[in-house]
Amino acid sequence: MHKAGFVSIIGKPNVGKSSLMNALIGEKLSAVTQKAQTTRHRIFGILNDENYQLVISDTPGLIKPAYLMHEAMMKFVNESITDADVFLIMTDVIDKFDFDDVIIKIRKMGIPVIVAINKCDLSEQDKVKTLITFWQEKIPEAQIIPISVLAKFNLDLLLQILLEHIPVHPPFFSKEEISNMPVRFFTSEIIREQIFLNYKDEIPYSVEIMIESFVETDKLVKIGALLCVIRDSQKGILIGKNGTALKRVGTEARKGLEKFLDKKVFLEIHVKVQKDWREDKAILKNFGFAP
Ligand SMILES: Nc1nc2c(ncn2[C@@H]2O[C@H](COP(=O)(O)OP(=O)(O)OP(=O)(O)O)[C@@H](O)[C@H]2O)c(=O)[nH]1
Ligand SMILES: [Mg+2]
Repeated sequence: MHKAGFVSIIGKPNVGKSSLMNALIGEKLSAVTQKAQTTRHRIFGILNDENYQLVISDTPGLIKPAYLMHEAMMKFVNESITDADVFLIMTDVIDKFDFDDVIIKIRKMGIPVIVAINKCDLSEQDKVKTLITFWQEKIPEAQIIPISVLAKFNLDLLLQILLEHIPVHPPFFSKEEISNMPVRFFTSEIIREQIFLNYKDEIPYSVEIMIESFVETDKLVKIGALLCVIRDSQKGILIGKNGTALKRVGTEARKGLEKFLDKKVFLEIHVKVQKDWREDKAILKNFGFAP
């Protein structure tokens, strides 16, 4: 009686969707940072067991689109809403959830809904109880579960609940696979995560990465990455005085890549100004968006 199915994690930016997927898979697949809008794509994390295959969709946080890129990001969210066997609405103890239209859409699908209230490690029990009541009133048919990804609280229970809701079905993917995304995608994400961690203000939101070359030999992976920014001034900030800022990014990204690829990595990074790439359909397509 093998079970297989899809769970979509939907929620506002920064509530811990990617952290949860990584924790359930047990691998660092999705980029995680303390900044909102870290995730820009729909990323499958595939949890394989002898008796089941749970395909978890990590999605971009719900936002009101300001650019074409945002619209493409919300398209990924909408796709995840149409093909789920079970929804995992994710919120946290700080979140002001203001996307009731999404709740209405999800409820109309008639598919089981679980609400995970994350970051319970940051809150008093009374506050968590109030939030459970709030969500139970908002979605009466949902199962509400307080969790903490960081403190590993209730994650086993959450997984059990998710598995209850997926159908008996043969696996959709080979049991060796843990994601649908190619190595090049994760390569660019590992570099992009460093951009989010090392720069502030608008810089992380103005950078996208193109993997221009990826050559693997027995001992080494040679990677050429192109960092696209929107303006000239951003190029200067990205590179930093005497190139120190970009060097730091390169060093940290290389360490992450070596861990992920389990090989020595030679990483070469270039920076290019690609005016208004967030609004350009053709460029966005190159970056894997489908606006
Ligand atoms: N205190 C606390 N922090 C957490 C917990 N789970 C995640 N975080 C932190 O919350 C921040 C955001 O986590 P992400 O997993 O990137 O959140 P996300 O929902 O994927 O965000 P977007 O990709 O921007 O939509 C990171 O700094 C995490 O370390 C938790 O249980 N407790
Ligand atoms: Mg994320």
